[in-house]
Amino acid sequence: MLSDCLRRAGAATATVATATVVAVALTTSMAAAGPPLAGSGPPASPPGQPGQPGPPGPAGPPSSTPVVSPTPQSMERIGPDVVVPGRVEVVTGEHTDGPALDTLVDLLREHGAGRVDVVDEPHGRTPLTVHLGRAGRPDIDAALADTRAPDSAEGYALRVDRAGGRLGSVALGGSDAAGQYYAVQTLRQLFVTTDDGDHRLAGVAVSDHPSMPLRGTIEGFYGQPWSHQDRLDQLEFYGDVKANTYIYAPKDDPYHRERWREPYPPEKRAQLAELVDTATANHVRFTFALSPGNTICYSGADDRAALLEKFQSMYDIGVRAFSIPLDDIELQFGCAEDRERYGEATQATVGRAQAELLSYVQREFVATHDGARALQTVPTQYGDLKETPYKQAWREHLDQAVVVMWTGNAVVPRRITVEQAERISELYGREVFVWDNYPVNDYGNTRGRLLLAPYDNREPGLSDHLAGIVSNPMNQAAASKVAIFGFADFTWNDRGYDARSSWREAMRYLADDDPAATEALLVFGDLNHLAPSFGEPWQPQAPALAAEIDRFWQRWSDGDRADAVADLRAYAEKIEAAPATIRAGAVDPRFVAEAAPWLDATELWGRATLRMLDALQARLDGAAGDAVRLKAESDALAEDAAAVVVDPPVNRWGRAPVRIADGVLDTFLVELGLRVEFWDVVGDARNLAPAGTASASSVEQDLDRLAARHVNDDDPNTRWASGYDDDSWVQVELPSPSDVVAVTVSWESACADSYRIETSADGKTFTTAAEVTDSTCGLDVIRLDTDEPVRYVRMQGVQRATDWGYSIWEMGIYGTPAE
Ligand code: LOG
Repeated sequence: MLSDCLRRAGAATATVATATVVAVALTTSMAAAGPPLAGSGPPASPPGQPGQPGPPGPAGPPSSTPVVSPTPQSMERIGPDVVVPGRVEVVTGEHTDGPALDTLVDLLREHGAGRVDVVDEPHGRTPLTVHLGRAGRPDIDAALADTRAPDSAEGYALRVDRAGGRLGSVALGGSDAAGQYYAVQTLRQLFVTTDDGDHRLAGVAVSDHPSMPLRGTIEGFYGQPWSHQDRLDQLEFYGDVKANTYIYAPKDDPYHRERWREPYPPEKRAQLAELVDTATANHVRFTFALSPGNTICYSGADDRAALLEKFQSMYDIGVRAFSIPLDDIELQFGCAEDRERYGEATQATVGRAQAELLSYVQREFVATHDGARALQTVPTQYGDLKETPYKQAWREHLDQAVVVMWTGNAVVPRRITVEQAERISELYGREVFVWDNYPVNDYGNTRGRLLLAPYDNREPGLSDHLAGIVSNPMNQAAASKVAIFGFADFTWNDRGYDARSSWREAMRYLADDDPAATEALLVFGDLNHLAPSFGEPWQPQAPALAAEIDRFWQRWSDGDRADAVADLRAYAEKIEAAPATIRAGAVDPRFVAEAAPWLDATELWGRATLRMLDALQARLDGAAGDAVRLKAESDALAEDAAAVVVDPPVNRWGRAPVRIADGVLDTFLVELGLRVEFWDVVGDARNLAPAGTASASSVEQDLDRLAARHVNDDDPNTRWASGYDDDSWVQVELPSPSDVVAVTVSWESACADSYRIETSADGKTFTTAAEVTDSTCGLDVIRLDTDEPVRYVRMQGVQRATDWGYSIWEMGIYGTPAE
């Protein structure tokens, strides 16, 4: 498409101009500067306290202390590593958690303990004793020594000590069963394998507990629900990252929403039962959600009975947590009974009807069922901070036990702050539970995207004000693990969370600790870093690549050109090689399968970049003919890259071109290409648009954030949007008359089916320079040959592609000021 556009625009102007050769020296980088990629993991742990002298025997020298995720509340090095011998004794007790014990025994076996004796009393017959159970048991307390066992739910203490046995002892004490399980999950990350293949455990003491009670995901998106295998895989993953909640609420499961009254068919019910068992084995609460709001009669006896019956059938297969989401429905009444009881449908009356229904379920079902947890719900007003009659009705009529969800101050919020959390707690009269719409990719602005940026912009300290946070993930389950890993880390310890280091750990987890695959995933994640929202993106695209490109231009303009090319080539090689490394075997195969089209496109973009750098190098070496040929090869590769589509689609946006580093890499290649083409007259030419002044025929709803100035602010994350009519235009007045060789238009999803690029010397009389009828709806590159210097360049809309207006991230105008 890219070169199509070039060809077509070239043809459109062929008759216009005598060859005015214009130089383009694009010294302004179009790439947004972003924070550099986390180049290294979290800082090395503080040097441990001096090891306590242990009894004689082989001791490992202290290794560097492994990184544990989620970040523990407290972890310190207390001495040297402890060798894992061929035979280990595990001491258990009455309250030892079954899944914790099973996992522990497997881990010991995987790490060199050929024989594991599980005993009730410590015999000391083996060189290493591991104590597992509830904190407070005498042998555990003794082995924990001065390591404090937290008394909060799901907490634990862990100590790996050279003292206390021939080789040492390991104590794992939980405040409850989940705490024991989490102690074992921490221990899993403390194994160190030496170069000669010996297994050791890092000598550390950990005292830990979660900051938030509810942590995990809500499968709450539109589009293809996760498969049964996806869900089983997720539940195991949640156990690993200490997430305790999975809410089953896929919008497109008919038995969840439209046909909520009907029982699940037997095979589906059997699958749900298997999920419940797997969840339990991983200390995850399978939370069953029913979304009846489109058709329910809130006060009707039959519907209330139908709801309880459906919940009962889930209780019978082991479900102990329930939710009734009421999002994305109309505030209306569907039956005469409701109207009689509450009056005409208003925010206040429907709010009250909903609150009474929820209170009824809490009272009549949850409170009467052994082990059932507090009912959860999502209000119809879930994404703002305004006081309304609806919220007032909920405050007045909703049972205090019911847990209320909230998505932030928008459906997809840029950030969530402590102040907002305090406000929403007042509005709903309780601490809320956040349904965080990241990395969900079921809405228009996510079209063609995998969302692989880390979880970010949630304020430390939120744990003091929230019941918890869950992620609404992508239709692509395994790819969602990148973000979910961060959610698990943040909700476990919000004050200890660092988005960049957690991101690296997420990639390391997905890469099964393989260093090359971890690095490749970080490079790939950066190219898929844009986090959209219903308005502007809340995380930038490709910040690490953008920083590389900034460095490139800096060195280029300093005259350090060969080095600039060489350095960027090194990064382009990483891009090109990342897909093969990711596919080489270490990375989660589900991730590899889901990411297939994005990996394909990445490899092509990497090759296109390398070829463009070859072209530039050829030009530096004075080989003009080679340079032009190599540039054409690069254009062809970029065209192939831009043509990769997701097919078959699993997202609501259907078959769509995949987006990779858009707005960063594609625009950069255009800049380099123009430079290669117009090399001979390269002088002080550049993208002239940012120095100009933009104006427009209209701005969508007169919103300042969509004003014309955003079309040339050199920030690819802000945009201009027009009013909703075909004739709208936006233009940039250049600081002085200029010879223009190319215009780039970077479209948002509200793009044009057809438009014209017009130029003018006086802002009154405009000439058509190009007609575009095959827009990419991405980055259009339009070559112009203006025979006269121009002062104004305008995008004149002809026909919109959507019901919205026209929306453009950036318009670039490449050329040189006329003499
Ligand atoms: C839906 C959700 C959907 C998300 C993103 C909530 C509470 N409900 O605007 O199912 O995945 O947006 O499109 C939603 O967020 N409504």
